Amino acid sequence: MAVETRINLKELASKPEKFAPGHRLCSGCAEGIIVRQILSAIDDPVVVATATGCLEVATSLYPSTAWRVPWIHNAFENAATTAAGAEAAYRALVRKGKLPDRNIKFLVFGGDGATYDIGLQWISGAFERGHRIVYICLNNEAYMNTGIQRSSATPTGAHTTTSPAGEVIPGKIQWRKPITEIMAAHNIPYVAQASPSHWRDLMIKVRKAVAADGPSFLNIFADCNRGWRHDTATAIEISRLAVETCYWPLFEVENGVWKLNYKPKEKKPIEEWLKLQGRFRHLFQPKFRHLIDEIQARIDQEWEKLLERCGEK
Ligand SMILES: Cc1ncc(C[n+]2csc(CCOP(=O)(O)OP(=O)(O)O)c2C)c(N)n1
Repeated sequence: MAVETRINLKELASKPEKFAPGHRLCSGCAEGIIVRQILSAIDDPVVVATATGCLEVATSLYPSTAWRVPWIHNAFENAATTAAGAEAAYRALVRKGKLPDRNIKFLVFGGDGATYDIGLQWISGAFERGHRIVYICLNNEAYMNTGIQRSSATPTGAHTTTSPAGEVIPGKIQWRKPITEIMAAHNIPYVAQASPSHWRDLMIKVRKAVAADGPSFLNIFADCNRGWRHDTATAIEISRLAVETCYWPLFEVENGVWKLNYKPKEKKPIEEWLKLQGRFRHLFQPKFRHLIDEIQARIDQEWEKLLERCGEK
């Protein structure tokens, strides 16, 4: 896949913004940063579909909108299907000569609730049919818009309103669902994991995703200071630490080939990432400390498996 990987910050800064300021995302929310990174990485015209979630409700409050691109509102579950329908209609009209082919790209944004849980079968269906859409999961690891309920992306040990840490449970019990692997198992042309802290890597992945001849999937780490209980100024620092601890490895699967995009020089202990977030505060009590070791062991195991898959071992 030949894509332009050269990214010049000066050029980027002079491009018109496709995502307007004045939206109602929380201060310090990573989602606004990520959406700007994504939209500025793409030069072709785009159509965006969003699933219900923080991004949608904070950017489309009638009568205003933050979207300076064509945008389609969706229910929680069917954003992938809507984009797939729009893409199919567009291709048919181009084929019949009723529309010029402007190389329009169809993007979907969904939270982890929309992606990992409620929308999964719809995304799977769109991928299986081969629609040329880019599905982007803004993964803030819980159902944040409705008040911090656990999702299947929530990490083990995290306190949420539906996995409250207390006498009965030490935060969420289950391990997060391996959605990036599940999407890669669809054998679509492009699947990747990215983080806004590594913006160049993220933007190149976006370019590869839109250039793919078929469906593509991006799982993007989306820090949420409200739900993760930390200062509003540290989204990027925490995202970088997620990569440096190998909690959030940066990798891609291009036409079935797994590739690691970043290997930390020194793998940091997960404790460093956990201790910055109030959602894990209880884990540092003596009675739950063993959980930190268990989380570390699982991260190590998954990292080793990924290294093998990517031919790094
Ligand atoms: C079928 C359905 N179930 C529940 C809801 C209520 N609801 C709206 S947004 C939301 C949470 C969204 O979570 P997520 O997709 O992770 O996005 P976030 O808000 O965290 O960005 C829920 C449960 C809904 N709109 N539709």
